[in-house]
Amino acid sequence: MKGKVLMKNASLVWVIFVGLLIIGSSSAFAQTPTHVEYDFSGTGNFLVSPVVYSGTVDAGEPLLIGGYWDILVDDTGWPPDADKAVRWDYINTTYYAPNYDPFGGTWTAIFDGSTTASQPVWHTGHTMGELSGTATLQITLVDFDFDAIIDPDERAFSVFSGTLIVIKNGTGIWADYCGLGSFSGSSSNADPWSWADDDVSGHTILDIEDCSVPTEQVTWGQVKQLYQK
Ligand SMILES: [Ca+2]
Ligand SMILES: [Ca+2]
Repeated sequence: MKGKVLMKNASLVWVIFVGLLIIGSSSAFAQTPTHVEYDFSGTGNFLVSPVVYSGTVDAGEPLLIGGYWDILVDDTGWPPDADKAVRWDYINTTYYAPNYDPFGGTWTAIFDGSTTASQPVWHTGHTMGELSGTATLQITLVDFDFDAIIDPDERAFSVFSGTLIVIKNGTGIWADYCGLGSFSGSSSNADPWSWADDDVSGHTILDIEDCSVPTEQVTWGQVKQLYQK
């Protein structure tokens, strides 16, 4: 009789142990965060082809700290980067000058699928995997002397912002994830007279979800649905 009770207790302990194992492993699967924020810094230059801004993830989401980021703007059709003045003149004429706000004294250039040959693309990753997708980017310059001309010193500072679409194109723990995000920040340039690189820093917010579905077409449907919201 006593032996039977002990046996019963032993199997109960076993059931609890297995139960804890299952809870433990399912929480391991649930580790991928659905809200991701991070601070970034880096460099880039619109006067160099291809246009790539890239750098490091400095703070925020622990899974990404120490990792990398980049955003690429399609410069198909722009003048080559050999003559920086010619290239800047094209960028100014195409993106900034038509978008001058004389009341605020600012220019806002927009780089997206409609103003560039293809939509900007971006990547962010670290040892656990990479997130990536398409982006829009807008950059605002300030006309400090209100003369409606972008003087070289007015290229020494800008603010920027944009939207991010997370395509189910990631790797590692992010492989099945898609969603939406945004970023904003500022840039500084130590020597705009010599067309030096911009130093950029800012903050990114991503809201993602597990989009694991059987076919690629359904994934695109989900992304489009998110985009329409
Ligand atoms: Ca000016
Ligand atoms: Ca001036």
